[in-house]
Amino acid sequence: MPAPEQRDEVEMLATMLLIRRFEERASQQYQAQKIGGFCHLYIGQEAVVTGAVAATRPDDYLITAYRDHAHALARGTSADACMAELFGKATGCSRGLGGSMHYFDKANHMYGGHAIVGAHVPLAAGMAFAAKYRKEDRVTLCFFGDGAINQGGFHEALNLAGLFKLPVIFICENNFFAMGTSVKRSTSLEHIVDRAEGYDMRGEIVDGMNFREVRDKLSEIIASIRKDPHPAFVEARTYRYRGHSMSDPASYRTKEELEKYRLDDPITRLRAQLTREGKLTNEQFDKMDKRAKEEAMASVKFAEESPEPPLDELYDYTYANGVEAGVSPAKKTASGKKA
Ligand SMILES: Cc1ncc(C[n+]2csc(CCOP(=O)(O)OP(=O)(O)O)c2C)c(N)n1
Repeated sequence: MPAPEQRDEVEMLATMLLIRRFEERASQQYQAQKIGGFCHLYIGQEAVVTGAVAATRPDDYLITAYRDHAHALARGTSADACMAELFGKATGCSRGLGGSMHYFDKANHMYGGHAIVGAHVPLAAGMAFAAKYRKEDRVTLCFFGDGAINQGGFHEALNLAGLFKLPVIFICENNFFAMGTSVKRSTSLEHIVDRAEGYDMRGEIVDGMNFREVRDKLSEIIASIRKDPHPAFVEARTYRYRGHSMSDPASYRTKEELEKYRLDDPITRLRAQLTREGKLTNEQFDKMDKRAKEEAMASVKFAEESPEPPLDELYDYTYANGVEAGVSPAKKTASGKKA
């Protein structure tokens, strides 16, 4: 029996399909030069965030690094708002001012989208501290890559989370590479999860290609945190099918390695599990996939037809009160001069 907080599996499979189809479209639009800046795809890793989100309540906090499209979509941000953000349009989830790496959706408690490796990990500790201080039973999910675990801020955050018993789950999306660097060449530990021990924190390894395994482990940890706040660390072993970003041909890994993970595809696996158990027919799956493709396609149209953000809003969201410290509140123009 699923725990009461767990979401419907067919619904979560539909979410994984939407993420996959959305990113395939984004990749195409990037190649057509409709999207500027960086664009990091999550294709292959879908079971990690959907499994985790399936175990949470909508009011739990979520924060992640720059590979963030899936995290917003899984949390309920619309494909329209996500695509418009990639296009730099005013209707985007960050008003077109953030782009691919800086998605943000306060209503769905998705607090970024952070481009500096590891920099958001201390923010997650702060969010969890706030929840505990306010005596809320929210849990903070903090996602990051294997490249983040050797950053100084990561260790400071884990230390404080351990010391203050903060309700936060640090989820390492271990796809074995930080850009082109294998984790074997960057990290002294054989198992990343062993980092948790140094901070008196429970640590678990999950198969990040398996939706159910991620969801069930997260559900168990979350139930324990809600009862009595404490941090936890989860290493989700996964794989990104595409390069680090759109400009990376990924020549540092073999075709055989990629193929091995493709055969273990998280969408195919959940589909097979549900079909075997009589919970999903091929027709239902095809319908869901068609819907996901249509939604992704419609989001491109929405983004194309959306307006650009007004130039005079360029500085409005850089500082909390709209202006730099020490500069008078008169509105700046796009050139940076005061109007
Ligand atoms: C502090 C810092 N150093 C370097 C970079 C450049 N950089 C961007 S992504 C990346 C790799 C990070 O890999 P990982 O954390 O494993 O995440 P993944 O891309 O695998 O999701 C690096 C080094 C950065 N953004 N921030």
